[in-house]
Amino acid sequence: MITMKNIILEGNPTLRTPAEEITFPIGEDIQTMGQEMLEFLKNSQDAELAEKYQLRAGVGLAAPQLDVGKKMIAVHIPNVDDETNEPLLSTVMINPKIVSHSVQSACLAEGEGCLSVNRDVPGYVPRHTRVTVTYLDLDGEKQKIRLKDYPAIVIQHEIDHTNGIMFYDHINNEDPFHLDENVSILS
Ligand code: N9Y
Ligand code: NI
Repeated sequence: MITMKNIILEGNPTLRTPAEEITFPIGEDIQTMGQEMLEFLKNSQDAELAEKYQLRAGVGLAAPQLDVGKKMIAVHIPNVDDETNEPLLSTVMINPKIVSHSVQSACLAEGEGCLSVNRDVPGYVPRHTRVTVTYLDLDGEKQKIRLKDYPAIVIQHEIDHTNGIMFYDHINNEDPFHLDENVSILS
């Protein structure tokens, strides 16, 4: 079971090294790791399990955060307007790639954090409002999805990890809360 002990922190060079593509066919080891990554996110969002195992709640996780330099990410985004218990998006992606994106950008009003960063880094993190992403699922099937708003932001944070990029790389150094014309704030 993945816990916080398995998550490496900033300063570890793996977080700054572009990860390698995963080759087809996908091995059992990768499949198992993908399942465990998604399980970690679910556990971290379960109040009882999070307390029991001292997990920081997360909506995404990338393999490099586990010190594994491979292009694999997991996302588990809970549904906010809670009528169903169905998550908004819950998946493991292998070799995720943004193949097209909007000109319009968006950022979270509260900025971003990271499970690999144990400090507050204030500032807006502008990201594409809409992205089209291709990836392989855990069965090795090629997939293509369009995402917008919050799920699009989460996926870009995770894909950045597979390319050695941290969220604060996108924050304007001179003026952390500067907003370009084409950037809206998500609320
Ligand atoms: C985990 C990050 C990924 C998100 C940060 C901004 C967009 C993607 C993460 C640190 C603490 C908070 C936590 C979070 C959350 C949100 C809604 C519901 C439940 C992956 N990471 N967080 N960042 N939690 N939990 O570093 O999830 O947003 O690379
Ligand atoms: Ni992160």
